[in-house]
Amino acid sequence: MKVSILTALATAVIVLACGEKKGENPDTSLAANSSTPAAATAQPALGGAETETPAPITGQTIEVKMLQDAQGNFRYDPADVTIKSGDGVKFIMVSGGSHNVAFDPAQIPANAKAQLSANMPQQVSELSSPMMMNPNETYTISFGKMPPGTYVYHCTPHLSFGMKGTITVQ
Ligand SMILES: [Cu+2]
Repeated sequence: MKVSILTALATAVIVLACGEKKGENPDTSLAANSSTPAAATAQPALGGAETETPAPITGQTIEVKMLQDAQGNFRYDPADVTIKSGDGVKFIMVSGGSHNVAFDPAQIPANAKAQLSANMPQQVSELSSPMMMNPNETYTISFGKMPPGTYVYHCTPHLSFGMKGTITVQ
């Protein structure tokens, strides 16, 4: 009897030990699983080259009017502005719309594109603002965390009329 009890205990210990060992497998697979989400969270970080966090305006906000002047020209006023990184540009629809603000993705340097995109809300296509039709509609772009450079933009409906502007970040 004693022997069989001991055997039973020993068996129980072995089973427990096995159970623990088996328990380790789920643990390691859990560890593997938990490293997978870790890798998954690392990926957006790596993709950070493509997806940046919007950077708020920390400096001044410069206003640019979008209009059709007395001569019938469609233009941004002023067409060329110089700002500091951290400033913002607020585009105001005045007349002659629809107007928008569009950067040619091919002309925006790789090191600036993701941040610019993050700083442009409600894009209708890559680096293009929505259309503004009504007077006093506005669209504001933060140049927070934007690298120095001259960024050329245009109005999609009036590009052929030469409605273009530049924003130079110092
Ligand atoms: Cu326009």
